[in-house]
Amino acid sequence: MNSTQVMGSEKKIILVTGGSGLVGQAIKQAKQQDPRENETFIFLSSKDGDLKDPAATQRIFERYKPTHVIHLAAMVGGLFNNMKHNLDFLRNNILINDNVLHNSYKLGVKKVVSCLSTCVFPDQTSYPIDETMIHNGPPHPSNFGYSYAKRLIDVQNHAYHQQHGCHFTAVIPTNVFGAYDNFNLEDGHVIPGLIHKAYIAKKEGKPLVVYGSGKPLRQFIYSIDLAKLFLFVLREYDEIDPIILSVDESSEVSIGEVAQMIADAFQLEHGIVLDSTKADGQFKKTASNKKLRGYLPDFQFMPLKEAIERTVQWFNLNYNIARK
Ligand code: NAP
Ligand code: GFB
Repeated sequence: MNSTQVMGSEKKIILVTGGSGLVGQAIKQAKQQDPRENETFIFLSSKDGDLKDPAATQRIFERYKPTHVIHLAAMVGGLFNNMKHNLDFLRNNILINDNVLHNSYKLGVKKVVSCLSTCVFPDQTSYPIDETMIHNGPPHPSNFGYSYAKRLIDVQNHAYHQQHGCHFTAVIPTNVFGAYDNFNLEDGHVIPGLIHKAYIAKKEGKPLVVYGSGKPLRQFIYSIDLAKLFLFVLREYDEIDPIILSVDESSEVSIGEVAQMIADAFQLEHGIVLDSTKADGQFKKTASNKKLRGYLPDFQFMPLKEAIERTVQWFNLNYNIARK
């Protein structure tokens, strides 16, 4: 058995960095719905230690001695946060990723699954985007800091494999949403941002304000669906090359359409207005999930409308604890 294979029932201690965020909370739920006897999960937050700090990261790894790592921790944000802080997104994420991957190597971690994003792909490209295109040109200028830091993970994974035979891989999700998201009006992504704005519009009897033209196109994956796919990758995906985790191309929607779904979920009575003074960002980043469908041809994604209704319900019930 060579170093890249792991016996099926071997005891796994799975460290989830960034375990307190949107995707981490969803993995916590998904593993409860699909448990394995040989798996023990440890969900970290930044309270366990700042992963930008090499010494703090080493302490965490020495304390938990993981055999496997799901690496989610990152400085994450929507279009407007990225546009204002490209340098911070670049430096913070490079530091976090290097500390996690190097400690994983030093402690002989058997497998690391890191998380990129479809915004890392070149802005000028043919569509649909696939995994082979990741380094084919500059990303969109609105998020170059985050994108280059994330692309570097793929470079690091191949370098650790080539030089030390490490089994470090990565997934590439499209835009994610769900419970425990960041609903901050300035820094968050579009769906949590619009849900928070719709909540206020409902209270004040005002229209929902959508930034930009409403025309850009996006593929949105519900956090719980992504979490199930993360567990599949942890348990069964054996490549170093990354894999896109996305809904089908036919599920791509415009920002205007998703805003209407959110307005309907809140039964808003004063409609939607567009604020064209705000940026649209990247027009589209249509991704192919052909590689994923090769592994899981029958995977069922939750319909967007239903997933949005569940997220709106969660926000209404958890307004007090939600990140805002
Ligand atoms: P999130 O909700 O903002 O959660 C980020 C997590 O990282 C939190 O647990 C946070 O801990 C932790 N963290 C941040 N900085 C840290 C530091 N310096 N040291 C230790 N922990 C730190 O993010 P998310 O949306 O779940 O994203 C998870 C992963 O998916 C990220 O790698 C992101 O790039 C990727 N991704 C997200 C999307 C999306 O649309 N959200 C799309 C594609 C890919 P605290 O809770 O203590 O702050
Ligand atoms: O989700 P979002 O912030 O990120 O914005 P990106 C998506 C689109 O929604 C843009 C429009 O066209 C915005 O103009 N939009 C409309 C809004 N209303 C709002 C609102 O209230 N808030 C926000 N945030 N947008 C990010 C990357 O790009 O995608 C990140 O910058 C990350 O690095 C993330 O990769 C997944 O999809 O444009």
